Amino acid sequence: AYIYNEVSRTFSEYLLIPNLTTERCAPDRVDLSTPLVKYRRGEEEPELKLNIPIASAIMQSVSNDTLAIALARCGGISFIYGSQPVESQAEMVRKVKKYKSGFVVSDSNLRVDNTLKDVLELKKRMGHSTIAVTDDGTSNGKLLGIVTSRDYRISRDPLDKKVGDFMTPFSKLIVGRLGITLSEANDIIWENKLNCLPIVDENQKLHYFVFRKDYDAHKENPYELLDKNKRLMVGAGINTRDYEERVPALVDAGVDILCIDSSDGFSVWQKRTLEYVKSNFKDMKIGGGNVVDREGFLYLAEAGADFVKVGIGGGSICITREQKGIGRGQATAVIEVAKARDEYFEKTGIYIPICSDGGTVHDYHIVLALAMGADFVMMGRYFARFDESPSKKVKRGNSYVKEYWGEGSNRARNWQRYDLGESTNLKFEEGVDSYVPYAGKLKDNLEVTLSKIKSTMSSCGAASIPELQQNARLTLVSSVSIVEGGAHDVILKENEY
Ligand code: MZP
Repeated sequence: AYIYNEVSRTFSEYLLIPNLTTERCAPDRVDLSTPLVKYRRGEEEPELKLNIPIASAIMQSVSNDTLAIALARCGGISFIYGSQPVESQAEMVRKVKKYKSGFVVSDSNLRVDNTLKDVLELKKRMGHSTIAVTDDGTSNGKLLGIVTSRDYRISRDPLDKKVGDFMTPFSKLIVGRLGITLSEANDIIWENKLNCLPIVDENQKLHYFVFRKDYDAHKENPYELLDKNKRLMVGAGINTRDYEERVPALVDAGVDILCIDSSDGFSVWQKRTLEYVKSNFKDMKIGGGNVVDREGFLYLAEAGADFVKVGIGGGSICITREQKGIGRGQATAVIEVAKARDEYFEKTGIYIPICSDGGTVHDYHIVLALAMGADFVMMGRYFARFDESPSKKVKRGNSYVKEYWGEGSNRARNWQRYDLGESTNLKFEEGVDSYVPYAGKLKDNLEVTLSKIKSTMSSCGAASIPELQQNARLTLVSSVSIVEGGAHDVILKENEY
């Protein structure tokens, strides 16, 4: 046997050391966008990317269509669980894809298919209505422009010179800052009492008018600039058994990306599944996993994976390490796989994003994972707590909780996830059935998480995820210094009663 000399470590054993913070990386300037699929050196952008480095887990108790819509609107992605009949999974994908993104509205529930009348109604109610147009319709997308209903005349020709003039005062403020997020834009709008133009079509449907830094109202047709009836992005989990039936149905439903869901992805069945998808659906993106080392990563990279998921046994509901004795501390796994990914990039010119999956307990763990080289993280427990997750909310004692069960539990009966070639049922459990504290709406919680991430990255002197990966400094901590990190040697008031 080969014995690793190094202890395998997990996130809570590390802390970040601050680097110099400047205006350039102030929290409101931190860019959280990240690649979702592989790309070649020299290519400007991967075909799919995320605006926030967060995905929801491929689990019955986490990722259904409702949660997928809520998360995609915030710039992340859900992978709809595959441990259900093909048709119901495809139907969930279809429901997400029906949802147009187009633009995001501040302080209201306007959607892309609202009419001008709706906008005016809202304006009446709110006194002022503004709509920020982002490149993917999510609140963390890059700002493309702002629209409001005030002052706009349908009869006005948007190419009219006057409109160009009208744009000038605010375009300097907003359009010149392409790349700021919706909430930053909203602050500017409110502070400066800005006003912009909506564009409606002949059916009085609200279109959106994209003001870009490089937009020239006299040359370009604004309609050609629109972000193209965009729809929310959604992924789906598949297994290595019924893919010949499941994948065509998901593709037909409009899925953007697939992920093979398995507790151990270093297997010939993953290779076959990847090869099937790549040869039958040339343009379909697909991730593989989970692996915890260099060899596992390289195997899936060579087999054609568009991203690779990392982590065995670290999930909050997971008992794989106890049951089978396999796994690796999540931090060590991410660090080793990220190193293999970087070497692979150096050698082949192909960058394959990696996803740290499972074991994210505190928000700062997300930053640690990114600093260690992950491109995004996948979380189950985190999302199970929200209104949008599929599980039941129940009252226990004086507080509310939500149910959260593992895919390897008897309840989920997802034997395909644990299949090593010969199972047709679950021989032993690798997951538990549990509760997590109920936490309210996804958007509210995610906003807090994202602001913590940005604040930590700012302290680390990083204005983007690649910069964090490049420049972060991490230190191991002793168990004594972990105690020092919490409130200590004081009497907490909440314990008094
Ligand atoms: P967590 O965010 O709850 O810590 O972990 C979620 C991850 O645990 C999932 O994305 C998946 O990889 C893994 N998982 C899901 N079910 C089980 C199980 O029953 C499991 N063992 O380990």
